[in-house]
Amino acid sequence: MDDPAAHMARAVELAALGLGTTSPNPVVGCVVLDARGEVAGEGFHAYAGGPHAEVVALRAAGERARGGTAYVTLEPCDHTGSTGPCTKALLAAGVARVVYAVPDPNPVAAGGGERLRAHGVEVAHGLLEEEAERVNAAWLTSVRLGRPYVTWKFAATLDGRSAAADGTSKWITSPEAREDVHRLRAGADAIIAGIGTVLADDPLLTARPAKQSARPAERSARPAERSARAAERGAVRGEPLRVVVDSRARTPQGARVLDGAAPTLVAIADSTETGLAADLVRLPYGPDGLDLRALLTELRRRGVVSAFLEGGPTLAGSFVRQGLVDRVVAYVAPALLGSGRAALGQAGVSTIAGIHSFVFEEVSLIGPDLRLVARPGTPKEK
Ligand code: AOF
Ligand code: ZN
Repeated sequence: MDDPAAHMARAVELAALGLGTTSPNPVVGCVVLDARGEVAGEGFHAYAGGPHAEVVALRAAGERARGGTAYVTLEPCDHTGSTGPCTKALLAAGVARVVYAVPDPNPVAAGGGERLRAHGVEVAHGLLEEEAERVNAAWLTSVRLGRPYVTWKFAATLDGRSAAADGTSKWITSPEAREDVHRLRAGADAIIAGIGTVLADDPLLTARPAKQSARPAERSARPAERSARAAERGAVRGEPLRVVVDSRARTPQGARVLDGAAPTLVAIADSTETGLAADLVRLPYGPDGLDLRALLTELRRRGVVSAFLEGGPTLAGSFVRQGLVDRVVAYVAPALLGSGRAALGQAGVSTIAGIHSFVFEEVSLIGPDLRLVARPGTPKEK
C-alpha cells in the first residue's frame, strides 16, 4: 500500500529505537519499498560506527529494493566516515525514489539528495519534517548550534517547590519517578550539577537504571558503543560524564562525584587557584557567573551531544536566563509544601513580558507523579 506519510511515520518510529545509544551520531530510520510499493525492508541506526539506517534497510530488502522507494528520516549521507556513503548504497541497490524528511545539516555528510538526483533518482524531501526533527532534536541542535542539547530536569511539589523550608528535599517524588530519571540520565552524554547541590546532597550523579532499557535494540547497541565513546572521552565503564559547575573550586576532595565510578569534569573560573585533584576546565567568569556557553562548547569538544542538567535552582536559572535550555522534564508530585525552595532560581525575569514561554509536548503519569515534557516556544492559543 503506498501511503507516503505512513511509511515516513514508520521510519520516524524506527529512528526512535536508536534514542540514547547513537551519540555522537543522529538517530535515523529507513523503510524501503519494492517497485510495487510493498514494504521490503526496514532499518535504523543503532550505534555510532555501526551501519546507517539506509544500509540496514537495503540489506533487509535485498534484490527487492531495485526500482523501489526509500523513506529516510534524514537526508542520506554522501561521505565516507566510519561507513561508506549511503548514496552509493542506494544507487547500487537500484532504488528509483528517495524521500527524506530533514536535510542533513552536517556539512561533511550533506549533499546526498543532490548526488542521487544527479544519478537519475527521483528525490523528494520535507515529508513529516516536524516529527523527524523532534525525534532527532538532540543531534540536530548539537550540529546546528555547536553545543550540546540541554535537558533541564527537576522534581517538585504541585506548588513548584523542590525542598521544604528547612532545606530537606529527600524523596519528594516516587521511586518510579527516580527510576525514570536514571533512565534519562543513562541516555545522556553528560550530567551537569551546580556546586550548591554537590555540597548539600553529595550526589553520585551516575546513571543507575534498575534494569536495562526495555528496548532490545538499545540493549544490544549499548555496551560496545558506550565504551567506545567513553574511551574517547577518557571515561571508565561508559557512564555519562559528570560535570560540576564550581567557579571557586569548592568541591570537597572526598565528594562522591569524585569517586572514580564515572568520569567527572569540574568547571572552575579561570582565576581560581586550587589544589583540587580532578579533571578541571577553566572558564571565563563574568557578571552572570561562569560562562555557560564556554562550558557547553567545551563539552561538545569532548563529544557530548546531549546534556542532562539537574541539581541546583541557581544553575538552572542561569541556563534558562541565557536561553540554553532546550527541553524541560518536570516530575510533579501530588503534594504541597507552601514554603521552601522554588524549583527554579533567578532566571532574569522581572516583569511578565520577560516570561520564558514553553510548549508542553508530553504529559504522563509515572507511578503517583506527573511527568511533564516541554520545549521552548509559544503556545498557539496565547
Ligand atoms: C548516522 N546514521 O543512519 C545516517 C547518518 O561517522 P559515520 O560514517 O557513521 O557518519 C555519520 C554522519 O552520517 C552523520 O553525522 C550524519 O550526517 C550522516 N547520516 N549518520 O550515524 C545514519 N544516515
Ligand atoms: Zn549514511
